[in-house]
Amino acid sequence: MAFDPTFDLFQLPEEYLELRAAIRDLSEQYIAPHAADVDEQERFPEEALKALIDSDFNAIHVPEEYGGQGGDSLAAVIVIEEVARVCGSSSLIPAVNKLGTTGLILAGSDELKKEVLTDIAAGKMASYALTERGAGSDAAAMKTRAVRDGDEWVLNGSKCFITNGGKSTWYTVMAVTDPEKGASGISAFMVRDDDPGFSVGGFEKKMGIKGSPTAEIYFEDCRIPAHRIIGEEGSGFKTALQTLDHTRPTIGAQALGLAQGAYEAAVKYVQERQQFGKDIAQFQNTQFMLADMRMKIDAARLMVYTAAANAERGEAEGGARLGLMAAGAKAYASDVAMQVTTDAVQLFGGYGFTRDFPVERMMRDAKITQIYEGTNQICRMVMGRQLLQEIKP
Ligand code: COS
Repeated sequence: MAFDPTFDLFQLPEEYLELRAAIRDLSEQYIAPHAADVDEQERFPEEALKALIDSDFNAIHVPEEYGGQGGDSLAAVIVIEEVARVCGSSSLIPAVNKLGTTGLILAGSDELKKEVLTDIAAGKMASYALTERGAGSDAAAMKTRAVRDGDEWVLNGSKCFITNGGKSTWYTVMAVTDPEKGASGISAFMVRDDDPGFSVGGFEKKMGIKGSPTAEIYFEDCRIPAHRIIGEEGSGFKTALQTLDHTRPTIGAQALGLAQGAYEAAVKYVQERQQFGKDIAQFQNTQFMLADMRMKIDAARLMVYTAAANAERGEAEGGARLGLMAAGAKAYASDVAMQVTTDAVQLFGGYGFTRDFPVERMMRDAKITQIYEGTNQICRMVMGRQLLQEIKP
């Protein structure tokens, strides 16, 4: 068979290439100049939020009928990757907006979608609240309770490690509605930041992504209208895990962007830095390190894009592969991000350890991608369970 030069299995369609060019341009112009300051001052990247809202990239995934762009999962990962390439903290704006609304999009009523998603499309933000002090990887061990009282649900408890906590208007909150039923006694709700009994506090001091607040949120007899439940009572744990099947590729994309940013900085630097009378780029050791970085990034990109495209096929077609591929893409890309950013610091030598160059920030930012939205150990466990179902003796 003769090779067909128009064969483009691994070439993104034109519309995604245009999207990448647009978000790259925006990121370099409006987000990159503030990335070091955002990290240094540990402040929320307001400039990034404004730039993303102005060009409708803040919540690209929101369906058009609610005022969003209606971007698919592949579009979302490209946006997140490109923002992360210049600023890890800012990339959490589109990523967490997707995380905080995916359960609603998958399982919520039209009424609730309209109420929340139009807000998000207009520039408000959403967060996802699953984790508690005593329920991290073992998410079903949560203690936050929701009790029905007439036309309201009353929530009591607290959630921790809430990304963009305090900045978000809406929170997808998982709470126990029937303690006798374990995971099947958990329901999901949309809580607004001005609901009575809701408060935010306990901001974490972190190693990286310092521009994105990580907060504790509290519910003290927090009353919300009955229609704010997502789907059926008792379906909340499944909705929470389905959400992660859809959003783990976005963390893979954040990791990919951080790796790409560090790799590009390293490739430039080694062609300027002279030692032993020549650019360090001329040493085979340097080229081998760069080649390894590049191979890992290329492989991670294929996994992240494939997992995102697969998420669009939905449960029917994607089936069990949805969770398997999402967990694999997230775990692999985040491991790559840690390796590549660490190697980039190494190539910069002593300078890489200073804040004069962005690679040390990227290395610190990369670490969390191995931890949140399921530690890479949990991701491997999710994969292990599913891959054993695929092949039987
Ligand atoms: N999609 C939909 N439903 C799922 C699912 C998925 N991906 N995975 C499991 N379920 C269902 C199961 O089918 C089961 O329902 P039935 O009892 O009706 O069969 C229910 O959920 C409970 O599943 P399971 O018994 O497997 O739950 P576990 O308590 O063993 O927990 C893990 C499963 C560890 C996978 C889950 O707790 C997890 O993903 N933990 C990590 C949480 C996480 O990522 N936290 C980060 C938060 S974002 S920063």
